Amino acid sequence: MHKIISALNIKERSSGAFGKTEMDIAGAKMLLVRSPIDGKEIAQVQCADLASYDRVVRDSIEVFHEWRKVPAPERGQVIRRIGEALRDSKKDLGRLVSLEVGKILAEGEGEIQEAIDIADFAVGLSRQLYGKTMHSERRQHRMYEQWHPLGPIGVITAFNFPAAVWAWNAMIAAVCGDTIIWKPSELAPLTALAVNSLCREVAKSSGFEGLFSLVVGDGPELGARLAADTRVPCVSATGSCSMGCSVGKVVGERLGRSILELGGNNAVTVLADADMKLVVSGILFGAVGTAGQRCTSIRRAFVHEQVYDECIEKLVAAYRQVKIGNPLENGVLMGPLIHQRAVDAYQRAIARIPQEGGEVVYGGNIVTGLPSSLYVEPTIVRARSIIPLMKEETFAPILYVVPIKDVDHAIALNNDVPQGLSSAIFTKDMRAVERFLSQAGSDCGIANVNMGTSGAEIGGAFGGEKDTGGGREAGSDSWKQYMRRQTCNINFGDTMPLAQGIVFS
Ligand code: UN1
Repeated sequence: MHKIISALNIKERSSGAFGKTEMDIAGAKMLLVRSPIDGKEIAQVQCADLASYDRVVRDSIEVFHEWRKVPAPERGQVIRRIGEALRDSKKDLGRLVSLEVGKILAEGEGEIQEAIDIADFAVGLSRQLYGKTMHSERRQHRMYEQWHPLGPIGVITAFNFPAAVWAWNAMIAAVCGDTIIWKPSELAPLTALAVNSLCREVAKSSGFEGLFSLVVGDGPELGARLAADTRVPCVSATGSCSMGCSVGKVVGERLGRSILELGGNNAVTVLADADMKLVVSGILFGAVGTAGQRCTSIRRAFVHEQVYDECIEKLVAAYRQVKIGNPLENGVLMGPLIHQRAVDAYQRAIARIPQEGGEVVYGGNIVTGLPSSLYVEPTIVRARSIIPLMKEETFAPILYVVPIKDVDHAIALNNDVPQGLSSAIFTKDMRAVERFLSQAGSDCGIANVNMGTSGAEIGGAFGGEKDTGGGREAGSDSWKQYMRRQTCNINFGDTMPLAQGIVFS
């Protein structure tokens, strides 16, 4: 453990505020970081107070004023070197992710790979921040739009993707000419410290150490301050719907921009002709992977009544093979939940299942005999129809399986929840596929065919509708949110024609 920590430049007692330089916070409250794997303390971090937060923002603005003048392709070269540094440290960083949040190693490394991928994407993007040119209705006039850097971007991240989600925002914002202020989850500050330190090192060698800044807190105060801060034009926040609601409200009240990526309640639809092999492996990764703690995790399965019993049987057989334990060990597929609060939420949901008419057919228990009390069994619930629990997002590996009659029935159930992040259908019937993907189909930000709901690639825009918050991050044209658009009109003639043919003389 100590080897990983020191290899990644993390001290046993680290500062929790980095602006143009690392800050020592006098009399700081200490945040104790424990591994969910065995409950042991990994390191301590000083919590940023409001004074150090304020210095970080001032620094970030100062750096922004210089960074925005660097040509975008040159900014891209800094990000290229960050991608290389991430590649060099992928193994160590992946291990740290596992240690700090309990993901299995393959997923810990996968998360760093996601950060590398978005860095690569951002390098290409640095030469493609295109604006459109329009034909002016006025003679001897030219009209076009251009995209300028926006300012310091606040990035609030959750524990479950302690590196990748920040990278989706930060790599893109940096090539757009913005600076970044990161407020990581109090449950995963060490990955943030390590990733941030690596990025700062690269940025420093180009003269921009404060391009990436960081403030660590132990509760919601810093996030609330960031949301209310008029010096921060855009705040991107990932986490629960209730957190997003308050961030969105506060940013909205000051007419700032927010990018919200909040809870999901993702469903797969399985039609009678589905390839059961794909269904089982897709659901297994989607529902059990990351111990059900992805915003894209599969929580609901709508299975055609003809294959309902068969599907449950096969899922139970697959779940039985899942090795639960220390996520750093080979062969383990499921590690611990992040915190006792998550275990409590799992247990509360399990207790409600029979009361609401569901039946636990697999799992439902805490796993004993492991190094911490945070390990739970992945759980399958048979529900003849929708039960109220299914409308909530319990951030734990619980899967509700409901029989359906046809694709329209499934689409109606898929959409009948407050959240709208990811969805999927398993079938070979192209008519059903097209119905599911049509304007009257799934209402989610992501709709997949013959694959699960999680594990999105960075190339597409990532996010969802309704209570999921409406924001989009990562690929496609998400970059536009981190820039300000300017429409320019140039008169190169010697008369002054007005638009709409108005004569004003
Ligand atoms: C999240 O859980 O907040 O699509 C993000 C996925 C990952 C990202 C999840 N690439 O499952």
